[in-house]
Amino acid sequence: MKIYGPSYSPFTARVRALLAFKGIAYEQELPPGGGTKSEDYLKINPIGKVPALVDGDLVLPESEVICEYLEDRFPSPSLRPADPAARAKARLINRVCDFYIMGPMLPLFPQLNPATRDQAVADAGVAAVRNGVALLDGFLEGEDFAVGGSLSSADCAVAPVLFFVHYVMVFFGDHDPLRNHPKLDAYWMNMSKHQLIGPILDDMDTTFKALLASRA
Ligand SMILES: N[C@@H](CCC(=O)N[C@@H](CS)C(=O)NCC(=O)O)C(=O)O
Repeated sequence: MKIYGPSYSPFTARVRALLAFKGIAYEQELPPGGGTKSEDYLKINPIGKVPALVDGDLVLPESEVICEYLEDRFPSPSLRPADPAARAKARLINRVCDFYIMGPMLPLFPQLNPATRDQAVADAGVAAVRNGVALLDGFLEGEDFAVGGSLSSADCAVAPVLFFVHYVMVFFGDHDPLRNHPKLDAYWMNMSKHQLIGPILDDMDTTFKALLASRA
């Protein structure tokens, strides 16, 4: 089994967390040919984004689809909550992360440099990310885990997204983006120290710092 994608990607991190939880061995590679839009990589994943999973003849893009596939293929141990309502809530939280936080966050990356920033785009993106964070805080069940009393697929999605919320909002002058959300802030602290999620976040930090240094 192989996963294409850098460790700093929150979507790759989501899949890596699930693979680690299930104890599935895998190789990890960066997209061949120089990036996500290279001819070589587009042959693997025509969407041109990371991650992509290769399992034998099956090639799957999209982190959430990959995680659902891996849950079906390796059902035990499971990151799906047993109760249908809790399971739906985990999916809802993942969707909030994808649509209402990462969605508006991605257009902020070209706006990181104040010298070249389009302030209107930046202001709209920052406001939308803040709104997504508030939504996430509302749906989060507790300070230890996103849903129920144990690690679930939602934690694999939320923790890497919160990593990027912290990293990106600093560029826009917000050094404490969870200050108005004590529950989410406590959850973030707990996830940072979690024995499985903590190392995934550490990998994100190391590889993202290396990326920024390579571009400085
Ligand atoms: N919905 C996709 C989003 C993947 C995504 O946006 N990945 C980013 C990296 S974090 C990417 O590949 N960006 C490169 C590009 O858009 O060219 C998923 O869940 O896998």
